[in-house]
Amino acid sequence: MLTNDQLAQYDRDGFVIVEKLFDPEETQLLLKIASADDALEQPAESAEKLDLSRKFAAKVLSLGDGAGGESKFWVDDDLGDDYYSAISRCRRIVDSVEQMLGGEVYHWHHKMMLKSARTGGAFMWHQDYGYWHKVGYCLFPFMGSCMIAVNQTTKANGCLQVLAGSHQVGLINHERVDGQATADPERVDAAVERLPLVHLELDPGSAVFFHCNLLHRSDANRSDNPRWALICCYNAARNDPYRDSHHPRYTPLSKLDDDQVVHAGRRQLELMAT
Ligand SMILES: O=C(O)CCC(=O)C(=O)O
Repeated sequence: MLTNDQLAQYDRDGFVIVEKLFDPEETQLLLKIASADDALEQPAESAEKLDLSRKFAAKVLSLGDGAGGESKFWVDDDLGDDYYSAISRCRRIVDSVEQMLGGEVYHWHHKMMLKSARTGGAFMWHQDYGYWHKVGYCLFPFMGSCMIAVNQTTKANGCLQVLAGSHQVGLINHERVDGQATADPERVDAAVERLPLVHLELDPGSAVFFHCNLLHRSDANRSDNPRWALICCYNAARNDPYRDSHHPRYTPLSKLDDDQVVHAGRRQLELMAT
């Protein structure tokens, strides 16, 4: 749950950082599981592993970044028995997002941003609602996200940058540039002139909750350290899309008690080791 101060900060800035949302063991599990999944994307030696690799590689997407770079991530619209789903369902996130959005929420999607050392591409200025309202047919901006740092995020490895207070400018027109939905540069420039730019440097396991209209971007990763982050996204139950899309319609989210998160991670790691 967010404190009143944290909620006030979220209302004012459109984002709030929560340090150490996940403890060291939970965070290590996330890193280990994500690293094992990433390895599956590489050509596998055994037929069994190849099958798994294909399944995992099928999920990994890559977008241009307008400057020759490649921004890689995977995204899942569904929840399963895996650790990422357990995190997406845990109360410390879902209850907080419900406070932010003022009512019941359900899972929209979750995604792992795989900004690799030296090669990870940039993300251009955008609002998530800038494309969710189109591809997901949600009428209201009653949507939000929680981004959890898997490894240390710094300016050097392309941490998230946000314009504090930009969630209040309302929906900006977005165009596709190199595959990415990007906000109208004239309006972005005006916002950059008027609002504080904040680099979200986070320790592993720390997180930022943010509003779907918050303008955000990130630089390419020129450092020797990867910058991976899990982003769990939610829609308010009262904002059920007015048309079908690949995103699930409102389905009640079965919340997971916080003390169960570590068990889900240990279970998955054991399964992956067998
Ligand atoms: O991972 C990043 O740097 C940016 C991610 C992002 O902007 C998004 O997924 O909407």
